[in-house]
Amino acid sequence: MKDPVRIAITGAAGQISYSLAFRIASGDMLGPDQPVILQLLEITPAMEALNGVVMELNDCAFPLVQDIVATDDPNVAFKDADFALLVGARPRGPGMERKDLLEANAAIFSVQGKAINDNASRDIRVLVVGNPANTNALIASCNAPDLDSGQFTAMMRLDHNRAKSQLAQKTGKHVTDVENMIVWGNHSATQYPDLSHCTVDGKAAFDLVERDWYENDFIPTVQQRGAAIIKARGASSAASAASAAIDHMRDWALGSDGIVSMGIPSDGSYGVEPGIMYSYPVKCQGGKYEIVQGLEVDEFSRGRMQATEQELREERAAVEHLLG
Ligand code: NAX
Repeated sequence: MKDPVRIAITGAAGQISYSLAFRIASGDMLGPDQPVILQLLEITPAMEALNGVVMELNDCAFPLVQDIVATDDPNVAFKDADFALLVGARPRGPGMERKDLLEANAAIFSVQGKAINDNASRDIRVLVVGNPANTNALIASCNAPDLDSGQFTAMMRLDHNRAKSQLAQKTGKHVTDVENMIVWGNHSATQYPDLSHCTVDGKAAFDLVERDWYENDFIPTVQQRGAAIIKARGASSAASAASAAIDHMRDWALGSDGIVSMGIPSDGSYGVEPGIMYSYPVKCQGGKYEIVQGLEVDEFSRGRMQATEQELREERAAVEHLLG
C-alpha cells in the first residue's frame, strides 16, 4: 500500500466540491491504489454544512480515505498538503464591479497563498478553480515566495473539455477522436478555443467544419458555455467543473495523453507577457507540464490570443498592490 497523500480542498461545502471531494475520495484523481487524506477548508459560517459533507464522505466508507480534516483555518487545511484545489471564492454580489470582485478575491487568495507557502509540502501542486481563476492563481503564487510559481495553475480544463465536446458533436465523432485542442488565455469570455492544430480522427478540423461555424458558433458557444449552463440549470457548472479539476490534476500528476490546456505562469512563450497566468497548450509527463512550442500562429489566432492576454494584464493591474 502506498503512503497516503494529503489533498486540500477549499470551498469544500460548495456545489463543485460536493462532486469533487467524492470523486477524489473514490480514486478518480490519483488512481485506485493511492490512499488520500482529505483536508477540507471552509469559512466559519459554512462549517456546519461542511460537517454534513464529512458525514456523507464517512458514510461512503471509501477504502482509499485514510482521514478527513475539516477546518476554517487555512494553516491547518494546507498543512503538509501535496495537492491543493482552491475552489472557494467570493461570488459577484449585487452591484459589485469587476474591480471589487478582483479585490475581494485577492484578499482570500493572498491569505491562502501565504498559508500554502508556510505549511504545505515543498512539492505541492496547486489548482485554482475559484473565479477569476487565472488572477487568483497569480495572487496565490505571488504570496508564496518560497515555492516555484509553476506550482500554481489555473483551471482551463473545463473550457478545453467543452471545446472538444462541441467539435466532436459537430463532426459526429467521439471526444476521444479529437486531438490537439487548445484553449488560450483567460478563463473568461475572452478565452480563445483554437482549432488551428486540432484533428478529428486524424483529419484536420478545418477540413471538416466551415470557417463560419468556427468563428461565429464554435468560439462563442465555448466562451459562453458557463452562462448557458446557468440559464438552463439555474446554477453554475458543478459536476463538469469537478470533473475538469480531476482531469487537470490527474494529468499533471500522472501524465497527459497528448495536448491539454492549463493556466500557468507565462514564460513569454508565444509572445505573451511573462508572469500572467495564461492558458497554454501543455503536455504532462513525469509529474511536470511543459508548454508545447513551435506551433504556427496565424493572424486571426494572434488577434484572439492578444485580446485575452490584454484582459489578464488588466486584471493583474487591478490587483497589483496586493501581489506581495
Ligand atoms: P459555491 O458558492 O457553491 O461554493 C463556494 C464555497 O466556497 C462556499 O461554500 C463558500 O462558503 C466557500 N468559500 C468562500 N470563501 C472561502 C474562503 N475564503 N475559504 C474557504 N472557503 C470559502 O460555488 P461553486 O459552484 O462550488 O463554485 C466555486 C468557484 O468556482 C466559483 O468562484 C466559480 O465561479 C468557480 N468556477 C470556476 C470554473 C473554472 O472553469 N475555472 C468553472 C466552474 C465555476 O464557475
